[in-house]
Amino acid sequence: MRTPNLMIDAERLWSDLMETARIGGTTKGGIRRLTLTDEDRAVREWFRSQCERIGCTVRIDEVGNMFALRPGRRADLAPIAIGSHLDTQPTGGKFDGVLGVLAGLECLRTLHEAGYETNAPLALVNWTNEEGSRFAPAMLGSGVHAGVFDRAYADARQDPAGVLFGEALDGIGFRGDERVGSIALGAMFELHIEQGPILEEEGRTIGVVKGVQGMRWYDVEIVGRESHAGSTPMRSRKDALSVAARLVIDVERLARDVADAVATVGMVAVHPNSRNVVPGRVNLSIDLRHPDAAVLDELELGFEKVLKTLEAENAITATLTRIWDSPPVPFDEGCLASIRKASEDAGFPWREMVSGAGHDAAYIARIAPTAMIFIPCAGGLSHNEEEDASFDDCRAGAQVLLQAVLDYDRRFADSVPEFQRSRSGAR
Ligand code: HGY
Ligand code: MN
Ligand code: MN
Repeated sequence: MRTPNLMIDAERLWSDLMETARIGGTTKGGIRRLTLTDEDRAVREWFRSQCERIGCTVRIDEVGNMFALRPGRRADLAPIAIGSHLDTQPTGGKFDGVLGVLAGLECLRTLHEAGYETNAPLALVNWTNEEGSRFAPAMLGSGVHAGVFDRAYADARQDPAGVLFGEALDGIGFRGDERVGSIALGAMFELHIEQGPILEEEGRTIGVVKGVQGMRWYDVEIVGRESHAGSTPMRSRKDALSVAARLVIDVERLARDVADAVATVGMVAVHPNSRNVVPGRVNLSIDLRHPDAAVLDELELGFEKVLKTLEAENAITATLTRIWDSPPVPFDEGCLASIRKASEDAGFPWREMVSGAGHDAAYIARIAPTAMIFIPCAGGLSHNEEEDASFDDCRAGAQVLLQAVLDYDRRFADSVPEFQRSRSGAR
């Protein structure tokens, strides 16, 4: 049986995207809205007022995750969630994360205006610190909700300036009183730009995302010895930065030699960072990803071997510390079926795929049936101020999101696991 053909208002969605893009907007047309900053506070307040305007109850948990709840016919059922994130990278774009939250808002507005009552309650979620740029690791808010991290771990995370996550959260006034994890979700759907080139290259509108690849983050510290740039002969230097340069090249070479592997050194801190001192210490980050955990293990061993060789050849010390490990995660067949059906019914060309980027859905999939919907982005570019998506693709993504949620609600609402009914947070 077809779900009612409610249509989202794409103009309104686009206007929201452009309006919120001004909160932390940059001169190059991107967004700099780091988590738990004043810009994040401003967009959270905008989000809360928009949700309350359509009758949602907004509840906030102890790490700032925001849940806008819309009642359904059956209060005993755990809410079906639509979620993503409003925080961005330092050189972020207008669509990464934001599209998923604002498309969800547009879905709720459409249901509100139609007076359509779902079986299960709905929850529109803004997950705290998905990007992990200011406070590592990524997907921290959804990770705490899913029980991967506890609240104390999150509160103790430090940004490069030494500010604690807990301090910053209290600072913007968004530490709520809902115990973390107490709002049980019956399912979650997340709409996101692909952040890669496949859909655009194949001329397809919708990605039916079957899962997220494995991701690991490392801190590397290389310690040599500070010395005078003018009077220290080359033969007696312990230059941490020249060794770090070799490591960066080796990390890239190792990943290039393995199909589907990606490795990135995105952060480098040089100490003392003075132009006439031979660097004594360098701290680097490595972001490693692959769909297969066994391959991640092999590459991690490869990194360790490279460090051992660099130590032996250069009389320095080098340490590799894994600070984050998000294993490959498959999404739920029931949710995927609803997304496929919604794409077919709407006549959008679609294909199945695995996500290269990390998303909150990767953690929520551990505790509730979850799946994702992708739309193309221009040139596959993301984490870049030129990130762009078309009006029509945003409309298509939001329409598929709405219809997938309604289809799931019709077909699966009664299958929400018993324990989640009893824990249902929706009052
Ligand atoms: O790192 C990621 O994949 C995500 O954008 N946080
Ligand atoms: Mn994202
Ligand atoms: Mn991102």
